[in-house]
Amino acid sequence: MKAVVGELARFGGTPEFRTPLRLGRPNIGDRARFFARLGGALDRGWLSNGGPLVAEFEDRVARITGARHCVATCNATLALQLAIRAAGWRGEVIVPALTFAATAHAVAWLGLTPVFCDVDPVTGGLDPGHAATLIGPRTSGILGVHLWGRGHRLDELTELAHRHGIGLLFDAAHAFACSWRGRPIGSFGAAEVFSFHSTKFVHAFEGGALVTDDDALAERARSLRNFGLTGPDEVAQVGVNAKMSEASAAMGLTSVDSLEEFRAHNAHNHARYTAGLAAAPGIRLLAFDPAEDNNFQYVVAEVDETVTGLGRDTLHEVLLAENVLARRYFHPGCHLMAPYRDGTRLPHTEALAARSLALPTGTAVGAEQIDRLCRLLRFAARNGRAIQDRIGAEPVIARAS
Ligand code: T4K
Repeated sequence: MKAVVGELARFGGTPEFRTPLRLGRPNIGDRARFFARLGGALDRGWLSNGGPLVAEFEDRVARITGARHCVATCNATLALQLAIRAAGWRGEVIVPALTFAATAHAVAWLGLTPVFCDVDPVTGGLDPGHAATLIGPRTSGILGVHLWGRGHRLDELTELAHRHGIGLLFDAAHAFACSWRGRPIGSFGAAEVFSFHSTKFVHAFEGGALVTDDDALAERARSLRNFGLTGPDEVAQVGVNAKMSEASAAMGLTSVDSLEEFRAHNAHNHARYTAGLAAAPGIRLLAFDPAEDNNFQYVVAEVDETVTGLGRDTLHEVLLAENVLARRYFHPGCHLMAPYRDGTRLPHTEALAARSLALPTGTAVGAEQIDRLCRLLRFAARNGRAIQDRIGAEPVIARAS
């Protein structure tokens, strides 16, 4: 417990956490079940390409998301590319800039142009009003993102796409087992894509999935995932290798088995953070609508410098010194990243990207750690001006080291 600012590790004190408190530690689930599944795959001698574990995983994901088809892949980035290709998009695609780079990369990697759209200043969801102004003759579709697992104005986006005769897909990397207005995420747009990366709530080491109700789109995506093959010696289109392995599916199934346990743990963590930060001036926690299914995969704090006297980046620096490996997701916004920077400015995206900080959660993080971290955050918020002044008074060379 820090009593004075000088005790912060940033200024030479002992770090609050001896071992790093990381965001993104994987949820492991039942090891015995995982090893049994893996053993089964080894015994069968069937490790990829149409194996039974992938088929079972696809079935489970389809049922959870309410979609008719699920096409499992080796990651979500490639699943996004399959979705875009299978939907036949060309030219320009409207995407939010407040997202992980993978959303924009999936578009650009296919030779299409991501056109960055601003977001709602409060929720961070794609702003349909701004999206409407970006639609032009080269626009194929809108690729929305359920940021942090929360759907946003999906009815308006659906109506907008319909009115302009363009496509609608969703990057649902954060939103597995979530809902919007009571409808499962996975049932919006022509297709949605989930990520099952190790850092995700449910994971398959690396993995992804495209879900859709469109039979033809699903069939194209399946063929694209497997080199464009439509039969043993028949290649119908230029494809890629985006298949999920049986080992990944073994992990994915084991992870899905524990989905409700992970969800409950995350919900407890989120509630604990909410209580612990209630008295932290200028630090607001992103909330989830209790009427929806949420996975609480991300705990995101927003730092209001005008109240704390402490900028998000300084708070981040303070936490890193204390061995809290928080992340500045999704700083600075894709439109300001080197491959995409063209002078476009998106005020709401930039404001949110500048004040958000993702904090550690998941089953590797428990109440005791959250309480200690919240105490630290309350201390930093209450002493924000003193911390900022002390850093400001340091010689520039000391600050850089
Ligand atoms: N769309 C959106 C909106 C996304 O957020 C993402 C990915 C995608 C699409 C693409 O999905 P995938 O193609 O990956 O399926 C991570 C993840 O790599 C990425 O999947 C995720 N979103 C993104 C938000 O975060 P990094 O580079 O920030 O994570 P990394 O590997 O540094 O890990 C974060 C923390 O987790 C570290 O403290 C280390 C810890 N960690 C990580 C791994 C992999 C572990 O403790 N164990 C582990 O096994 O990108």
